[in-house]
Order: sequence, then C-alpha cells, then structure tokens
Amino acid sequence: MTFASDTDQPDSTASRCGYVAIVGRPNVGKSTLLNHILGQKISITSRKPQTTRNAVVGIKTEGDVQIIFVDTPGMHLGQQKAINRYMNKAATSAMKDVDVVVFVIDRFIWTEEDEAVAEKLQYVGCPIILAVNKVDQIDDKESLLPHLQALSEKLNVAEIVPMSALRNTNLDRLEQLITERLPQGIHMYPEDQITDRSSRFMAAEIVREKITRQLGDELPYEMAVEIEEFKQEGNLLNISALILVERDGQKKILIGDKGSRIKLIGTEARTDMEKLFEMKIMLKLWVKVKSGWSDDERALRSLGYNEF
Ligand SMILES: Nc1nc2c(ncn2[C@@H]2O[C@H](COP(=O)(O)OP(=O)(O)OP(=O)(O)O)[C@@H](O)[C@H]2O)c(=O)[nH]1
Ligand SMILES: [Mg+2]
Repeated sequence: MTFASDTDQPDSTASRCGYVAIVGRPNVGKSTLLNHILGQKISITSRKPQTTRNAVVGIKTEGDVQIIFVDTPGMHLGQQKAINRYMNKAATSAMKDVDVVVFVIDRFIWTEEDEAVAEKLQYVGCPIILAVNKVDQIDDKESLLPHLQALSEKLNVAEIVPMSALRNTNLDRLEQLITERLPQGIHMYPEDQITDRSSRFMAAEIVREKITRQLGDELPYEMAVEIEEFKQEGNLLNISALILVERDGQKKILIGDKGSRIKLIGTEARTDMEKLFEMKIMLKLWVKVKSGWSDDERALRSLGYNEF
C-alpha cells in the first residue's frame, strides 16, 4: 500500500550533482566549451593561447541534475614566470577531487603540451572523457575515425567524443556521458546560480578579454586588470578598472592614437557588461605601468591570483 506522503516526497535517488574539470593545453577551446554548454558567457575566450588565468566555475542545473564545471587555464610548458606557475597550478589543482575530467584536444593535433596534460591525468582517480574539439574544421570527415581509434589505443580514457564547441556539435552527447558518471546527491548551488565568481571578477575579465582580442600579439600576456570601483547608484553601475602593463611602450599601444584604442576597448567591455549585469554601466579605464608584476608573487596576490 502507498500512502500520500510517500509519493509526495521527491525521489532523492534521482538527484545528481558533481564536479567536472575541463582541462587541456592553451587554445583548444575549453572556455568556449563551458560557455556553449551553459548557453551563457561565463569564461572569456580569444584566439590567443593563455586567455584563461583562473579556474572559473560554471554551474548547469537542469531538473534533477546539477553539473559544476571548472574551466581551467591551459597547461603550458616553457614560460616560467610566477603567473605561468600560478596558471599551471590552478589547472592541476582543479583536476583533484572532481567526479569527471573532460580533456579537450584540438582535432588531430598532439603536442608535447597535450602529452604533459595526459601524463598528469594518469594520476586522477575519476573517469576521463576525451573531447576532440574543432571537428568543424576537418574537411575530410573520413579521416576522423582512424584518428579516434588511435587515440583510444594510446590513452586510457573512458570515452572519446568528437565535437565542436563553437558550432554546438555533439555537446548533448558529452553532457549525457558526464551526467551518467555523476554521483547521486543533493544540489550544491541554487537552481539559478551560474557561477561562483563575483561580479567584480567578471567585470575585470570582460576588460581583459577585450584587450586580449584587440591586442593579443602586441601585448603578450603582460597585462592585468584590477577593479578599483564597483558601485551602484540608482540604475547606474559605476565601474572603474585599472589596467596594469609591464612597459611604457605597452601603455602607448593600449591607449592608441589620441586614445582611440582604449576607447574602443571601453565601448566593447561596457556593451558586454550591460548584457551581463542587466544595468546601465559607466565604465572608466586607466592604464598604469607596473613593471615586473607578472613575475612578482606579491603583486600577483594583490591582483587576486592567489586562491584555487
Ligand atoms: N573552429 C572552431 N574554433 C573553436 C572551437 N572551439 C573554440 N574555438 C576557437 O578557439 C580559440 C580558443 O578558444 P578558447 O575557448 O579561448 O580556448 P581555451 O582552451 O579556453 O584557451 P586558454 O584559456 O588559453 O587555455 C577561440 O578563437 C575559439 O573561438 C570549435 O569548436 N571550432
Ligand atoms: Mg580558456
């Protein structure tokens, strides 16, 4: 016999919740994948490697399932400044204590940095799903199959999913494979929460994205953004951001002819911020030279590159 109170109870065994780390070398499309799975821009992206600097959490809740994704900085070799060490550490640390790892690679390309990621992954205890991204850029689709076969022989992964983050191809399949591997449990975040990052962090990241997109080659990663003011007055959000560069020449490039470049960066950033915060924004940008910040542990900590 079934009593009313029994059937009214939510089915606790149906509820799933877990952590998923998105890892890989720089520029393979990790942040694009997170944004397209969430259907909202949480993590900044660009054509340039080393765009993501901090682990960024994106939360997707659909019915009984909550997936907590952690987008990570691309793991890289070679550069040895404090900022590079920070980024690699943030990525390595995000792999620990998750329920699933999504290892993203770019089509058939396999570099020593991919190899280094694969080596690190040998020590994670959870299932690894290999996401072969950017397949929209493969003309000869027939060539995909033997390649996937070779990867499955070489790597110890639970699943291999060819996909295109940018074109939303096969993302539902990836999500399904993730969901199957999540533990049962109650949800950690409210249904409508999409990230654990603060509005200030998001604002700084938007400015950094616009600079990276506009000036990536000319300002090789030697730039940081600090929010100095973040204040709401009525319907207006006042944001003031300080852009730190390493050298005087970089400041000139960033400001541009008669301030044209910085103005464009400001306009683009403001548009994105108005969308994200659903409010009118007054944005002020300042540029300051602070040489050595990217190799100075203390300066990094004061810029928020300290916890993961
Ligand atoms: N054609 C194509 N381009 C893609 C795809 N996914 C990402 N990209 C592009 O690849 C570039 C890098 O994407 P990101 O998402 O910033 O890469 P990432 O792995 O997060 O890079 P880092 O943060 O530097 O580690 C961007 O120009 C994206 O538009 C895809 O499926 N197809
Ligand atoms: Mg990224």
